[in-house]
Amino acid sequence: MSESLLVSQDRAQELKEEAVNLPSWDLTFRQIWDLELLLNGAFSPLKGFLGKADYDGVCKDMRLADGSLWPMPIMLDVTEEAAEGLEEGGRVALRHPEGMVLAVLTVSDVWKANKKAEAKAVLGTTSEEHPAVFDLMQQQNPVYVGGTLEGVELPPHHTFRHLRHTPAQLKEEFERLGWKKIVAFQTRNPMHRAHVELCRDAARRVEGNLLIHPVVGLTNPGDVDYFTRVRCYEHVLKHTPEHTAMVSLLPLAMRMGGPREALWHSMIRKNYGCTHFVVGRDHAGPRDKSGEPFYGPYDAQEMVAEHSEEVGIGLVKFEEIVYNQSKGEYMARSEVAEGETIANLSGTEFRRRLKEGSDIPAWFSYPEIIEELRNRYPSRKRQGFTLFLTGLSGSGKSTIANILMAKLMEVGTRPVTLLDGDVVRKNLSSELGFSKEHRDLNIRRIGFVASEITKNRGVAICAPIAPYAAVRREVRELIDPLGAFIEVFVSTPLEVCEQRDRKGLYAKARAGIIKGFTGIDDPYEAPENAEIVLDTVNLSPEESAAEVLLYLENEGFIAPPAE
Ligand code: PPS
Repeated sequence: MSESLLVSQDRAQELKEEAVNLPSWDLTFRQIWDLELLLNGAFSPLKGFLGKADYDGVCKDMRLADGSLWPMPIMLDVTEEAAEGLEEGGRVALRHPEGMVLAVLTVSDVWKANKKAEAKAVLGTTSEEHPAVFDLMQQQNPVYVGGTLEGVELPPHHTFRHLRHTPAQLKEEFERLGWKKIVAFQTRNPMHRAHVELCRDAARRVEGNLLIHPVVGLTNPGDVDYFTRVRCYEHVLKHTPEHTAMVSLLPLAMRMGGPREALWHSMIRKNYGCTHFVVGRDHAGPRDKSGEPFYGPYDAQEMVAEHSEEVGIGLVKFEEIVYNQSKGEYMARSEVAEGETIANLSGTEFRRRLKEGSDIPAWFSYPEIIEELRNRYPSRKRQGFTLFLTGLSGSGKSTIANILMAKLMEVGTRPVTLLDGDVVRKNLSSELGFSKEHRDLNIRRIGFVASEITKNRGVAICAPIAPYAAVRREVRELIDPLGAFIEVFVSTPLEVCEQRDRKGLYAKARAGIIKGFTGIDDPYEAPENAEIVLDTVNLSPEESAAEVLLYLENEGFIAPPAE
């Protein structure tokens, strides 16, 4: 039974009044998604954010302290300042960033997270190439607060409201439609023909109806935005027999945790009233930089199979589905006979073709879906992009950035904005200093402005020192889905920067007049996978700018003068 944690209207009113005198916590985006699914019963049997004993049990063997199964730790992470003074029995108002109280938490435990141990136990790795490990280590707050929740209201949604349901509403809908067996299909990607074939087959196997249940909360960095995806799912419905399938959106913050994630997904679907759940190859499995998966291809299926009876949901297994060109149909890879040819279009190749505006074969997808994606991902010539120059003070970033700005204005196909380190610090970040915290905040601000410019198909040229790799990655992940993020490492050795010392700052730093100066007594983490590395010792600023322009031309962002 999924149970809503929302209280009666009278109680909600009382809580709102009480909240005026309670300490408040402004929820992060991920926490809002977690809270919504806690409050609407999708995370049942949880009654709130996990306390310490439940957390330990979940990390260790996927069991709450009372023995019930739960694979994914869901905690409220807060800053040390916010945790100060919080203790058992205390109450905290949890607020939406717009200010409304969404819930009141009665605290059971407050403890300092051991994030490394948690990552290892839950995600099976401590590598920050795993998106959830990165989020845990770099973006989440250091202290966990557990406790029970009284829900005041669900977070508001303004998009695709006709496709949103709480578990109770979805169950009612199934009842109204007379659906008894429902197989849920989880997805974070646009659906193409292979996915549709798989869904049809799944519904046939269980002799039931299909729920396309896409995640519209947090998915893997770089995924197609959900607005575009939802339009694709609506097209897909037209390719399923009428009245046999529906779409409902799931506001889940995924952790990309492979086997544990799959089990978690199956429990959530059970709470939404589904009787069966599809698990294919490498369910919710991210890959590292070199493309290696973090989990075995069928680990997730095994995990769900092992617990499906206890969860009370049937598992519908699928192996990899491929297009058999000889037969002109989709089938499991293992069913392809010897001598028959398989046609394959990887995700990477598909994106490349979209970007270059080249042909996408009809066997791969439906024309309406290809059109949606072409609109969303215009060819590079029409995309916005961010040139993110990073390097030591005095490395030549500003000079190169200024030349680039002039050249791109000459090209004239997009508006160009320069966000130079010094200039940003005079306006956007005028109150910030040079602590790690302030530097990260400075880069996040620059990243935010650049992301808006990129989204609106302009060019943002950023030229801060940006000494920390983690926040550079954060900015990349923010911008990449909106256009392109091109990191340019202005690789000038410290000795050369120090020798130039145009502003006299190195001399001051050596004399101890300026403290925490990058390269002297503060770190600079050189980029490891920048798109462009400029060796400014052997290149003049004009030559460096020319290298960048050449890259832009080769990658199709700017057309050669003749075109
Ligand atoms: S950061 O780390 O990215 O936020 O730095 P940024 O905003 O680019 O600012 C760098 C400019 O500030 C001057 N400056 C310092 N740099 C590094 N460390 C310390 N402690 C410091 N104090 C002042 C310096 O002139 C930098 O400008 P550039 O153009 O890089 O030389």
